[in-house]
Amino acid sequence: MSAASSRNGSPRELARLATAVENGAPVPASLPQGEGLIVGITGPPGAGKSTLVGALIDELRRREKRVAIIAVDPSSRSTGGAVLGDRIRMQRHHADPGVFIRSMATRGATGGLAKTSAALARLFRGAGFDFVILETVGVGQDEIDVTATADVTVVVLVPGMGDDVQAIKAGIMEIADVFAINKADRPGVDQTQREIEGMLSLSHPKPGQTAVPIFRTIATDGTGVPELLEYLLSCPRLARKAPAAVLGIDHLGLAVRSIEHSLAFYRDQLGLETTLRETVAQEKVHVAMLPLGDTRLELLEPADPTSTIARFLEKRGPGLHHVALRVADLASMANTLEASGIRLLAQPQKGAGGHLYVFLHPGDTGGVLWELIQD
Ligand SMILES: Nc1nc2c(ncn2[C@@H]2O[C@H](COP(=O)(O)OP(=O)(O)OP(=O)(O)O)[C@@H](O)[C@H]2O)c(=O)[nH]1
Ligand SMILES: [Mg+2]
Repeated sequence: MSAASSRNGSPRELARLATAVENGAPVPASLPQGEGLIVGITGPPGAGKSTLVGALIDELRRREKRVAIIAVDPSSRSTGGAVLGDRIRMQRHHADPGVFIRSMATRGATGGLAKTSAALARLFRGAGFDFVILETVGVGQDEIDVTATADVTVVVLVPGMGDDVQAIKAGIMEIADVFAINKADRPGVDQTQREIEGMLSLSHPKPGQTAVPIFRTIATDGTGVPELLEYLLSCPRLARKAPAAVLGIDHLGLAVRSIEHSLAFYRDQLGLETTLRETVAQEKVHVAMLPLGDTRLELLEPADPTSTIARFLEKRGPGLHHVALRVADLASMANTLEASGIRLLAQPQKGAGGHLYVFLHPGDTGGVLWELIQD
């Protein structure tokens, strides 16, 4: 799917993509990075996070900003009712194409909640949303992991928590960029503010962090929400370095007529050890692996005269056959390469060790047979 169609694509198409990403599909590599701000909202159960998110949506829509919400329910919380409840509470925005809501429970998230919610956030930002809100319940390791994706994280507390503030202190200090004391219509706001200030005065600020502001909000009627939003809009986006696509050389593949004979050089002269001997049926080849620093030599001896390696030996003689690169995301890289006209010799497939691999057509790469590998 093209970047253009996803930016302007239908909510239905976006929903379909989001489901694919939740099930482990990569975010389409063709999607731009986007300029949107990713905001984490976390805090103890019932603090009013969803209500606050609703109030932020109202405020954002008044400013004609598009907003996507990912409501994450990490735990073990048994009912699943909260996620549904969130959906109902936010329902007044349901017909609004500028608002996209996705609820995510642990079930259905493959490869870790944090990873999946991060991928979803990237998807929505790439799809052109100005604001992506990650709402997550609690203040435990799950929430810390989930909000690590966020450019800025709001921790929502309520008056009268007393010892609870102490109890969740450790988690909070790590992630809070902003505090919201919600339910500020209730007694005990000053006390809670003093407790938070007390905690902040004891903690070491994160490097480069400015003072952590404390806002007072009444999410149910919107009091304090425009001020909170102004602050969020002034926050810098995290530096977004593209993740390294190529991690290193995994191995050099050497075509040999006989592994036994070759070892006279590699083992006896160079002192390399063989850690693996196997026959790969699908490639009709005997393989020996010899670790070498961060990489490996892979000796390839034909197991059958019709194998690719046998034909290579016939045509070119023994020698360097291919170079394998370790990559972070084989599927999306293969997509990108194909989209730019580089042919794959086959679709990515699973090797014997459970890794994914694919070969690129040497005619499209300047004569080198490159293999891409992902563990
Ligand atoms: N008095 C008062 N009640 C509020 C305020 N904000 C939210 N509430 C109420 O607090 C209750 C919980 O609100 P939610 O928004 O569901 O809280 P939550 O933090 O999302 O809850 P979970 O997702 O279950 O953790 C609801 O009954 C809200 O109406 C507020 O500012 N003042
Ligand atoms: Mg909620």
